[in-house]
Amino acid sequence: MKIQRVDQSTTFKRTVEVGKEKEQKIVESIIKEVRDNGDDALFRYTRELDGAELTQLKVEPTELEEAYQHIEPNVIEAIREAIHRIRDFHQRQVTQSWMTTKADGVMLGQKVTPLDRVGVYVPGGKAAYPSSIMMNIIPAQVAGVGDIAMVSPVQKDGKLPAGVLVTANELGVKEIYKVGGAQAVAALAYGTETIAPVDKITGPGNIYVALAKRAVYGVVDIDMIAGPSDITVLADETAIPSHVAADLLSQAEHDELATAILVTDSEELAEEVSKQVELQLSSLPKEAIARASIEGQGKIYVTKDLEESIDTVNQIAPEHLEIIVQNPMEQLGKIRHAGAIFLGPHTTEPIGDYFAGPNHVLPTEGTARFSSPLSVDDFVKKSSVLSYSKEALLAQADAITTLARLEGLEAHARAVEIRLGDEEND
Ligand code: HSO
Ligand code: ZN
Repeated sequence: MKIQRVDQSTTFKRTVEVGKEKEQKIVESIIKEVRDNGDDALFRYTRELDGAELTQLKVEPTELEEAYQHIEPNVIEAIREAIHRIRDFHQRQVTQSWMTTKADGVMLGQKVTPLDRVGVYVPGGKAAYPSSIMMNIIPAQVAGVGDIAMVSPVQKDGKLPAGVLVTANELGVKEIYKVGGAQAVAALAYGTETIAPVDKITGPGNIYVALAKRAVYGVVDIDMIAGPSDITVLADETAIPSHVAADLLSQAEHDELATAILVTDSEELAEEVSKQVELQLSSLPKEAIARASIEGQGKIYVTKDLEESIDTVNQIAPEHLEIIVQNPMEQLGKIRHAGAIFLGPHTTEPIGDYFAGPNHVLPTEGTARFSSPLSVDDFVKKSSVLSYSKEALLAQADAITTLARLEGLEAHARAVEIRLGDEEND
């Protein structure tokens, strides 16, 4: 791995994915086709792009039953345990509606309402991660979303992967559609004969899915446009090099464009981790991907002390941050920007990907500066609630009408004043 000393002039590149023109055009035409031709367009794109001839988009209960025959009981058990833990964590995120009453008869508050209907995109191929299905569906369910529709590109054999179906079924998802790509996003946003339109679309996908989500934003809400995964390990001389290397590789294997970074004030650790990464790379089944990531974006930053390490981490604003130093808890307060923070030598990142409970859909590419992990909050919206007594209106009428007239809005002022007199004469 490249080792680089940090100094005043070190800059930390943020690469936010931008739409490519060619793909943009394709996505626009797919969206238009789906709006104009509904299900027919979905069947056609599924035939042309996924190579599957379907007669029905919705997954049947018999398909779910069949999927269970391909999944070992210990896998089902692990899925159930993960679901339980993730649900338990997200239940703590629930925010309640509130109302405050003031002495003069003013009541003000905030009403929290779950979204009516949400669509979750599950990518196909190698990225059809059961864990990501849990991470998208569970917060929606905990929020109280009424309808959840899941979409995923079909395999050539006309089926969805057994792991995807079993996970969705374990979560209690009732609507699963065999459609992917920009066409699935368009169907969720605008609706077709089979797929009723949703209010929000979440879940990761390839460039076509990302561009389609961006295109329908405004018609529906979207979660985020996630970039490739990244991890930063903040370590001192107490860290075990082979462990640090293993953690860096755990995210490097996701994607050639994934980023794995070590920030340390120990030159010795830097050298050792670099060696360990090389050693461990050669035995990984996904060596080619992980190597491309390490050689492309991988970096070891050597700092003069812990303080400079923390400053560096805050500039990177990593998606995942591991803190493997003497007293990790003591450093927590100084971390300003990170999607998820893993404290101490035993808290390896994959714990968070699968099992601990917090969401693994996190802000990538430095966006932890201004955004948060996917949560229950993403599946509710809030309404303000206001209630005034006549006394309260009387007391505040002057100020309100003054502000209305300042803006030249006489009808606003009169709507207040018409209520001030004796009601019977109004
Ligand atoms: N680390 C990925 C999520 C994931 N890992 C899914 C394994 N499966 C982004 O946070
Ligand atoms: Zn991962």
